[in-house]
Amino acid sequence: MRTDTPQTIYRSDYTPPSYLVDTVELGFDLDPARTVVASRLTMRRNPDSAQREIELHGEDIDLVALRLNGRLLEPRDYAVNGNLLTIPNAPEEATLEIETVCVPEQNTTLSGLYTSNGNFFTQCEAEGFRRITYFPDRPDVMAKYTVMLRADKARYPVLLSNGNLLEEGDIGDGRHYAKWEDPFKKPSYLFALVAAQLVCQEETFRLADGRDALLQVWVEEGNLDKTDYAMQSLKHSIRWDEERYGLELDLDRFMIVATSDFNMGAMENKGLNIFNTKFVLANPRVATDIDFQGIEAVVAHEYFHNWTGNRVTCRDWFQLSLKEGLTVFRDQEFTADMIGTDTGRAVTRIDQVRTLRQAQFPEDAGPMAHPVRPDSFVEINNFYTVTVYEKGAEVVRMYQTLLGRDGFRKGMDLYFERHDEQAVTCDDFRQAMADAGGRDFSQFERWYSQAGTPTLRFETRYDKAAQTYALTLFQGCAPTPGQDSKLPFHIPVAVGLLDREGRDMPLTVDGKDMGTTAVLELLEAEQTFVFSGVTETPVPSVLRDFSAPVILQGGYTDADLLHLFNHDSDPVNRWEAGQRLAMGRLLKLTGEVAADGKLNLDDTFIEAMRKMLVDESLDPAFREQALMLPSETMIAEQLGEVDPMAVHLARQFMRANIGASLRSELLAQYDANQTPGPYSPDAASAGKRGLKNLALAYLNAAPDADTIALAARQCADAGNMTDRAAALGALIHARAPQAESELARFYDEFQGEALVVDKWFAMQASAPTTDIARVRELMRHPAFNLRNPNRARSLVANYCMNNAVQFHAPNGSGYLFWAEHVILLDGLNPQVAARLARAMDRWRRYTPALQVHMKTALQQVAGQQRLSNDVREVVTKALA
Ligand code: 0A1
Ligand code: ZN
Repeated sequence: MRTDTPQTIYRSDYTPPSYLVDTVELGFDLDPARTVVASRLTMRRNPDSAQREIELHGEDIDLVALRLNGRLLEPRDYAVNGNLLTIPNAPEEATLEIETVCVPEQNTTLSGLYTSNGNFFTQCEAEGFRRITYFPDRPDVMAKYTVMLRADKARYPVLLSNGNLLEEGDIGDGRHYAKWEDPFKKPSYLFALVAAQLVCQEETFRLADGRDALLQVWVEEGNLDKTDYAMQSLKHSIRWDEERYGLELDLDRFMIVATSDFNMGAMENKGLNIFNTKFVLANPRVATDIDFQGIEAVVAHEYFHNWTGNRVTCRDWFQLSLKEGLTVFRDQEFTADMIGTDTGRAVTRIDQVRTLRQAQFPEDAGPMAHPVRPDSFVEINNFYTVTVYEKGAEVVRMYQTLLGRDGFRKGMDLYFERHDEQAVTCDDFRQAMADAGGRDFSQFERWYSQAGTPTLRFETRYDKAAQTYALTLFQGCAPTPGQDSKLPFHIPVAVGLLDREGRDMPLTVDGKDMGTTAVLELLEAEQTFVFSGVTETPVPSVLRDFSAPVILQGGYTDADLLHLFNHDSDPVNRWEAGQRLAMGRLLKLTGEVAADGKLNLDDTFIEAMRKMLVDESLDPAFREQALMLPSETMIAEQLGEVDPMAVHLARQFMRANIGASLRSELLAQYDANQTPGPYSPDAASAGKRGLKNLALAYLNAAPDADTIALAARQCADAGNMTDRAAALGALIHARAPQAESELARFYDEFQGEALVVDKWFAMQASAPTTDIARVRELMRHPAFNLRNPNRARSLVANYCMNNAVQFHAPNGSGYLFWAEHVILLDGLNPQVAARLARAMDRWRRYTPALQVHMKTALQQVAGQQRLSNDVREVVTKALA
């Protein structure tokens, strides 16, 4: 926590480290109240640096002793400036011995070494290692680590660190030790230790090269009935990376450890991944289909980091997307391959597009907008964003779209061939792709350097006599903070043409046969592509499979959209056409709410939805996607001035209208998509449950005694959490009389399951029936705890970010609540506070009356004397 003006760090200021570290020996005497850390570093001057002093970072730790080549240094031998310790005039080769002390039980930031339920965990990314010991804590310093852990044996029977276990044993006084060695060089942010009372599920797994690896999933006692899915996901991930990328596990053992106190989803520490319990623990009783999906994706994500992130890491934190964008892309492809079917792939793609629109496009259009490779930051923790992760994954996906799967694989091979065990940049990755594919990707660089979502527009001209169809594409990009004007991007635009019957037409461009989907490369602000041999006026299907992270504007009539919605062979664009049909109407309805409150929805739209709902040739999972409306956030993004209540009422009107108009079809689908027998989280079953529960939700958007009885019966009979939570949600949203008692029953039944209690808070926090008084009452519930990030997010963040009508109450009470909790949380855990702070990002888009209150709340936070860099950066940028 600092009170002076925070410093901005610039990418252009990068300089290589003055010293390199070859080996690190760490000794820990673990004690929650006073842990002593002894470190021995062998260092040598970096030939690539002109600097001669040794630079070490340290934060919130006490320096006990510092020795250089055996000599004890006096305070006058070094300088301490903030978090930087500098030793001038150091020799060419230096062995540093450092002794420090830290207090894990008082570390509420969950960065560095901390305790959770009395167990020790670490979190070092991005800059947490400096909270454990003094070190050149930057990712381009890679070293080999040996770690000695000592702790009380009864209290901490399990002692884990990175790599392989060398030895373990007793040391008297009831204490024991374990010595670990990581055979690979790594940056400090990948260091981890765990000292705890835990149990594990373990298995030996035969790797592709015939070696056996020991796989372990460590959890608290009592949770071993929830580790199967994580273990299975780990095995699938290992197999997939072998098969798809020829990448093998490079260690003899691989460990996953779950902790209930964690700021993010999980962390890819070498050989010792530490996870938020949310992404490990699952069984049908406590976890939903979405939870199972999340576990599979996050286990895969962290495992894939072993190559994309760990073996090849980032030179500096501006390059974060080098590992994150690439690893998200890899986990997305894994998820798609695990489902295996074409529609399954499409449904996962649709989910990705939804996330982008829901979270990344708003970020790219708001005060925190930044390029995939940022140029500056105040606090790096604020840059673990949807832009770096999800847009970064889209950028990686575009290489694959441009090069093909095989071409992309060649690029990956070359990347590893060139950069194994190095710390590199996004440019190095781009160069590997360009060289492997024999392509010029210089303009593609703008995807890394320019913030903002590009817009894409098209015009068409059919020449019947010449049988040509000219498609003109236009691109643009609005200014973002610090970037007033943008240059054209290199955009792969996948296009198909549908004939009158809805069939794909064969495509010929410049005499080249392009199959039925052509990937056009848009390089200019405006460019025309001419298809020849076009025998009738087609309907263009533009941006198939969402081939680039852009906003495709206008260009379609309702008739075109209906044609695409009924026929497009590209399922993503088929879905997209439905979303556009819905969005057009949602915007109109929002206007009508504001005008005279008289709302009208046309039959054409309802009929299109009806047809989709009952089309048994389509997977339930796809129909669910096609029937789901754009969220309130997405609608708000389309408006010049947002009145959240008007948006909510318009969308509710449409939902109620669908529920009432399609009642009999919804009931039929509800019955047809039951999944009797034991629960299985597979995609087909989850798809059925998804459609069934969407039907239940629509029916209860126009509730009556029968629809409520249906939800109540499901709530009573549900054999799994997916159905139970969906039914309870339907009761709450229908304002059913049973909602309260069912909530109480839910709590009684699951109060011993922390992750389910999170759901219980979250459900209430995001319900439009939950007002500020109710939230404050929930904050006083004995199970509420602001210190636990999952719990804080379940109630506070959900209220501020997923309950628009209540949060934006006209009297500003939601904003005051926000300010109060950003400030409270900041004193405990700045990372969690800063995420909450971002709830106000888009404040300038609301009605003037709301803006006044929002600004006051922002100023209240900004006016605090003591504020972390994390929160300070977010609120300063919001107010700028
Ligand atoms: N690298 C992790 C994300 C992560 C980042 C920071 C953390 O602590 C501040 C923890 C995890 C991932 O991509 O999964
Ligand atoms: Zn990651």
